[in-house]
Amino acid sequence: MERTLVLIKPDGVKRNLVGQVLSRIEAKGYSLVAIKTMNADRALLAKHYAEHEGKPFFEPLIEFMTSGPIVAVIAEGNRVVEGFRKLAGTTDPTTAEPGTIRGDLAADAGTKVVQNIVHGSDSVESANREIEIFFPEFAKGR
Ligand code: DAT
Ligand code: MG
Repeated sequence: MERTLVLIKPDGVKRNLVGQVLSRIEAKGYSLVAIKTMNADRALLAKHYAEHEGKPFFEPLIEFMTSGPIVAVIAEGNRVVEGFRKLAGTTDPTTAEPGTIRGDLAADAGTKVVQNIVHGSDSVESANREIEIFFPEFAKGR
């Protein structure tokens, strides 16, 4: 069964949206394999967001992600990687479709694209890599 890494970002935690995000995942039929609240440090996030190193939003993104606790989740289900990306909506909350997490809950973020409530792995390979970073005890082959 496929797994994905979901992060509820500091804006989602601060705004008490953890329950809403988790219930949308469950309502879609996915199961919650692991959940933890944590303060991710810079080194962990730099590894997680390695593909974005050097981009103009990299520093603001890392700064935002270290600004408060996050909730890391492993969700499982049929085609959950693609399915959760659909539930999350497009990266920019302003244009994310109503009905999506970002479209419904992050619509007031305006210019702050980094504050888009959730992260979801973009492929099965990314999911495996990211799960190993946040949940080494759940890494494949252990
Ligand atoms: P996603 O989170 O939808 O996979 P991404 O991997 O391209 O998007 O970028 C990672 C995060 O970086 C994203 O959730 C928010 C931030 N970000 C992306 N593009 C941005 C931009 N053009 N301006 C500001 N922040 C951006
Ligand atoms: Mg991404």
